[in-house]
Amino acid sequence: MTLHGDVGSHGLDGGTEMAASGSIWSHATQIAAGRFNAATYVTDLMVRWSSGALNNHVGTTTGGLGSEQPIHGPDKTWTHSVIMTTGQYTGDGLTNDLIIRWNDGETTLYKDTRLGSEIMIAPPAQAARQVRP
Ligand SMILES: [Ca+2]
Repeated sequence: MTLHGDVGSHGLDGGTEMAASGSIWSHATQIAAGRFNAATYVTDLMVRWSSGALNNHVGTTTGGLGSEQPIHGPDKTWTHSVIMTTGQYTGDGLTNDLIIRWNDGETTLYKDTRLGSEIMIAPPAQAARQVRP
């Protein structure tokens, strides 16, 4: 796993290796940056593992992965999450909201995440109707 800093202004830099190939990180199926617990910047790394476990690495920088904060352990339901992204969707000024698109098309917003409040954005049936051939 490689961290490329300052992407866009100068293209990709050489990157900083955050985890070696063949490490446990080959089981990280989704990652997303956010500010779930970090004091000032968007330096948290939310990770969904192949087991469905979810945890946050608080304060991740080019100096290394931040401290691990478990959100929940292995969870069969969470193995069905397909896409994970973050944003400021609730107006609190923090990049601490998590959107999950599930494999059946349901899309869910978890506001101010440590996964406290779940809001369904699109139910599975609605998502299926919007699929175009
Ligand atoms: Ca929020």
